[in-house]
Amino acid sequence: MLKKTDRIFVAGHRGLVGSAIYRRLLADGHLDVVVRTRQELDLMDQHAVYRFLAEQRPTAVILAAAKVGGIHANRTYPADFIGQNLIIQNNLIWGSHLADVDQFQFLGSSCIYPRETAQPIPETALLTGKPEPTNAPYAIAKIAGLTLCDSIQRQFGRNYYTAMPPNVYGDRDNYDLKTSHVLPALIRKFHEALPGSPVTCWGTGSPRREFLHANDVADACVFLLNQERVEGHINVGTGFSVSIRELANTVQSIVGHRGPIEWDTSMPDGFPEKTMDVSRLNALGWHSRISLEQGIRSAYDWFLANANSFAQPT
Ligand code: GFB
Repeated sequence: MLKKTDRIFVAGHRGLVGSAIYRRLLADGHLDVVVRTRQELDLMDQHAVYRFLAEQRPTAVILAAAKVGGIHANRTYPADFIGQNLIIQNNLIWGSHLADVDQFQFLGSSCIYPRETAQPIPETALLTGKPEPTNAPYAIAKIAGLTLCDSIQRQFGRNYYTAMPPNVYGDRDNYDLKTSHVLPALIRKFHEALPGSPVTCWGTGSPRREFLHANDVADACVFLLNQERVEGHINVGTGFSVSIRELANTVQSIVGHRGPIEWDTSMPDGFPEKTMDVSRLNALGWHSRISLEQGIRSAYDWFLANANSFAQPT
């Protein structure tokens, strides 16, 4: 259980998940939440990170900073996805251990699980099969970080663990059509399409994905921070998935676009299904609160309020 005066460092406080966690900690009355911009602290710089952690000596560190992106970005920049993530997470996790940080919360992703596995996916499915090729470099980096946390827990007894969200969306999402995830991409595509004109989505539309709003991720992360201890890695989700075709229909109706939806099957589907078994987190007492429809409406409101800052249609 964290005290309100405990120092907490949130790495990645300007990102989708990190900003939601930061807002949530402040709203909960935490008085000593430390953040740094990229200009103030380069998380790729081991010396700078080690020095910062040794000086600040936080009680808890949350690692929400990562090189992330959708299926096409993962395919296009595999070296960045494995390389940058390995460096950032090694610096933060090992640096925290050296600085005697008690609690470390690492943010993983449901894409660490094997491509072919029973659904919904329990935590025990980890490393029981091969990763999905479109995001294997990213998944392998996350599996390395997760294993480092587990190993520090085993060898040194520290409370270092991994929270595993599914596809996250919400305020401050990435709306660049080449690098974004599916949900922000569809919001933007339907918003920018002229009435009656077709909107092209990628793949076949049949893959199933589980979506969790960033505010729910933050709620679960703060819930876990306040547990006595968390063992290993834990799924953080709704346990419920929709097909990309259903998602496209829902986004289209919320945005209010009328027109045909076309499927570009030259683009990859990725995982046939990614739905997590969240019974372990549910048994601890946490359940998601934001329905997919509510969440998409709120993400669309954020998009409308910030649309001027995006580039013109690509
Ligand atoms: O969200 P997404 O890019 O990533 O794509 P993943 C999910 C599904 O939506 C895929 C389809 O089947 C896409 O082909 N899709 C349809 C689209 N239209 C679009 C579109 O306009 N843009 C995008 N981006 N997708 C990522 C991993 O996998 O999930 C990451 O690559 C990460 O590593 C993330 O773990 C959570 O769900 O397939």
